[in-house]
Amino acid sequence: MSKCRICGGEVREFFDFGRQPISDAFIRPSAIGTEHFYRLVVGFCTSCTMVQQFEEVSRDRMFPTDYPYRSSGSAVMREHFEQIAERYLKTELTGPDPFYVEVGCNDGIMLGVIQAAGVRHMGVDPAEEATAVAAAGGSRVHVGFFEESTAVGIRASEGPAQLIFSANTISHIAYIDSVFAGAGALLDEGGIFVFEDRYLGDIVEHTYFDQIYDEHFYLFSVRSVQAMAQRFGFDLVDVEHLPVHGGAMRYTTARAGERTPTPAVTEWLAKEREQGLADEATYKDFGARIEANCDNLKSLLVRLEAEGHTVAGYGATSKSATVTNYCGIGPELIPFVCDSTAEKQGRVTPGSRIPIRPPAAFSDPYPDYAVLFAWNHAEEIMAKEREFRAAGGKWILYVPDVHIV
Ligand code: DWN
Ligand code: SAH
Ligand code: ZN
Repeated sequence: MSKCRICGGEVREFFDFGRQPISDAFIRPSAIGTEHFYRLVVGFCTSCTMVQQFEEVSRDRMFPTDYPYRSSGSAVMREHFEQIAERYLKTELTGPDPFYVEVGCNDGIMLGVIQAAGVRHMGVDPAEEATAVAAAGGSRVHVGFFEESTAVGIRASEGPAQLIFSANTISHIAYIDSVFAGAGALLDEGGIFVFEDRYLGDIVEHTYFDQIYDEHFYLFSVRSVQAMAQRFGFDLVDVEHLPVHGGAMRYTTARAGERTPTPAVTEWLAKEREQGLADEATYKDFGARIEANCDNLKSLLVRLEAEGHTVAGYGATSKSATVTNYCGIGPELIPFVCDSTAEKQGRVTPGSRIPIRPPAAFSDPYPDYAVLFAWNHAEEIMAKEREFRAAGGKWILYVPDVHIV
């Protein structure tokens, strides 16, 4: 049992992934053996229903200045952020001198659209090398962690913000009380704090178990976000389900009483009751499916190796750390994984130590099978690598279950 970070209630364990590494710590081969490990146990709060981890990994370990993830690595995500930026430019950033703040701006694929429209803005992210790309594109960034003190400083120097936006970041922040206190200090009257993160309903329904890793301290649902917002003086006023990253939810919050919740909030609360997202039995069933997927993936790879087939991985994702380390999959079963991120190439995956090679290695020569660790980009990747299947290659996916396409 653990105490809920949001409401202090009882958090009941539903899965233990054991000893896990820092998921984005893609190290040089010479650094093998220096990795940091922690115990990845996840549970749900019996009071506010927030799904959360039992152990908080230090933010400095997870998000160092050379944090390797780059948002711009996916054309689909670039398009996704351009669309939402255009919407806010027409709806929320329309006043005489609007000010936009983005938490977790990374390499600035969203920030750059706001900047190009001539709107005052500030990106906040501790990943200095990623933010340097945003700054090189002309965006203003603050290198550091968004929390109450940061927000107070930005308000003092820049004035109030009409929109604070964050994608795939707020669920990464265990000290979320300080984030909401910061939003309260920084937002203009009537302003909104919007964040989108992978959605618990999709993770449970489609067994996206690898979305559980160190950075994803929380797995949000509409009900748990509504409870969290209210606890911190905000209202959840709109929710929007998104197709990206296997299924995500965009949560719009405003200071309590400043905006009227849309019907979408009550509709999704009803859907979650239907799905049983607050029931222990749902998580027991989820855990059983995780075990089955991992057993089936491991035995498939062992069989393919024994039969002399060649296998490669595709996409050195953070989420692959959970899969490879929990299933005990290393270079003996997947000799290499290819990835388009220059900062990851030449390194090895955390804990499982699978060498990472550039995309060109994938077709030199094609393997018989490829495990798609970046399954959330399947459409984009399978289109890019259509020659692979034309040459007789087969993709192995492990969500929603282990299957070959
Ligand atoms: O939540 C998070 C998301 C936004 O990004 C963070 N906690 C960390 C990170 O998670 P991830 O690494 O699982 O994200 P992706 O977007 O699934 O990673 C895709 C990986 O695959 C990247 O390393 C880039 C690579 N890739 C590739 O090699 N060829 C991606 C595409 C689209 C490709 O065509
Ligand atoms: N928003 C981008 C990047 C998500 S990866 C996208 O959706 O693709 C998560 C990002 O959050 C990383 O760049 C990490 O450095 C950043 N981050 C983590 N904690 C943060 C905090 N407290 N404040 C600002 N950024 C943070
Ligand atoms: Zn709680």
